[in-house]
Amino acid sequence: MIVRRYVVKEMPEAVASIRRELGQDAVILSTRNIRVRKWLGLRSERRIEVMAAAKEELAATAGASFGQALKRAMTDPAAERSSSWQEPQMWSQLASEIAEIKQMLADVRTREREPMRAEVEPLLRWRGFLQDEGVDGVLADRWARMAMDHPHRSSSGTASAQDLIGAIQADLGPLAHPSPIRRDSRIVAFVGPTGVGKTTTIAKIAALHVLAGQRRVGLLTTDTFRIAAVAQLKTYAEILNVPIAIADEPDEVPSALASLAACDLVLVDTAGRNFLSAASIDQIKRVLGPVEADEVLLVVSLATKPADALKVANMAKTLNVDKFIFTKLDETQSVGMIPSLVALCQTPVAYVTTGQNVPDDIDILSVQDLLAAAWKELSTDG
Ligand SMILES: Nc1nc2c(ncn2[C@@H]2O[C@H](COP(=O)(O)OP(=O)(O)O)[C@@H](O)[C@H]2O)c(=O)[nH]1
Ligand SMILES: [Mg+2]
Repeated sequence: MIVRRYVVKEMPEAVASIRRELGQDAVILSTRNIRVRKWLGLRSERRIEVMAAAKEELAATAGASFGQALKRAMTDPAAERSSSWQEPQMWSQLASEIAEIKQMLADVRTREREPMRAEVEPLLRWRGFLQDEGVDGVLADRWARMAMDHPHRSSSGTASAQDLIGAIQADLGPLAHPSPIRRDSRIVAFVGPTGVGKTTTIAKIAALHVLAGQRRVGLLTTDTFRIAAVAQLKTYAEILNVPIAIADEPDEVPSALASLAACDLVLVDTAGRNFLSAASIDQIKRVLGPVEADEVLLVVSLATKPADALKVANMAKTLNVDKFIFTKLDETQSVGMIPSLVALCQTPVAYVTTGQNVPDDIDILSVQDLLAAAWKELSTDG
C-alpha cells in the first residue's frame, strides 16, 4: 500500500497528479482544508490536503525489495507522512506486510546457514561429546577445532572418534600415554582427599607386584589419623605377606623406611585430607618431606565433580605430584575429567581403578582408550 499526500490549490490539480503518479486505480482516502505558511511564515494561504493510496503500486513495489520501496517513499517529496497512516486498517495491513517480509528474510537466512551447519556439524558433535563427558569447556572447544583443522582428517564429512582422539593425542603428546610406576622408583607416595581409594589402590598395586614376583614390596603408612586406616593396610599386608611399617609423625618416617630397607618397592599411604584447605596440604607436605619419594601419585576419584577435582589438583601442585591415579571409573558415566586434568596440570595418568576388588579392579589405560570407550558407549546408547 502506497499512501501519498498532495497539497494543492484546487481539487482537479490533485486528481491529475494522483492519476499520473499512482495510476487509474488509486483511491482518495481523505481531503481537508489546511493553511500553509508563506514568506517566512508572515503570510498563510488556503490549500487542500489530499491523501491518496494505490493498491496497484503495492504489487509493483512488492516485486522490488522492501528497502527500495521504503527508500522511494521516504525520498519522494509527494510521499510525506500523513496522519491517515494512523487509520487502524492501514496499520494492520502494514504490520502484516512487515511480518511477511520478516519471514522471507528469516527464510533466506536459514537457507544461507544450512550448508554452514552441515560443515560444522562434526565440530559441534565433538565439542558436545567432550563437554558431556565433563571436559573443561575451553579444552573441549580447542580439541574439537583441532580435529576439524587436522590436515589428514580421515572422514571430512562426519564426526569420527578417530579424528577427535587423534587430535587430543597430538595435543597431549607423551602425556596421553599411561605412565605406571617406573621400574627404577623405589619409594612411591600416594596422596589425595579422604575416601578416594588410596589404601585400596595401594593394596591392588602391591598385590600385582607380589603376584608378578619381581619386586619385593613393602608398605609404609603415615595415616595414623584413623585407627581403622592402619588396620586396613595391616590386613592387606598380612594377606599379601609383605612387611609394613607405621610412622605416627614425620620424624618417625626415616626409621620406618629403614625397617623396609630390604624392599625394592615401598608404597607409602598418607592420611586423606581436605585438599581444599591449605593447612591440610601443609600437613601432607611435612609428612612427604622425610619420605623423599621417587614418585608422588595424586589419587582422584572420578565420582568427584570435575570442577572440584581441578581445585584438588591445583592445591596439590605444591606436593610435586608426578602422576594421577583416577579411581571409581565404575561409579561414573563420564571420563572427561581425565584428559582435562592431564592437559591442565600437564601430568600423566599412572592407573585407573574400576571397582572395589583387590587386585583385579585396576587398569593401565591411555587417554585414547578411555575416550574411545566413552565414544563407543555413546554411539551404542544413541
Ligand atoms: N566403586 C569403587 N570403589 C572403590 C574404588 N577404589 C576404592 N573404592 C572404595 O572406596 C572406599 C574408600 O577406599 P579407601 O581405599 O579406604 O580410600 P582412602 O581413604 O583414600 O584410603 C572403600 O569402600 C573402597 O572399597 C573403585 O575403583 N571403585
Ligand atoms: Mg586410606
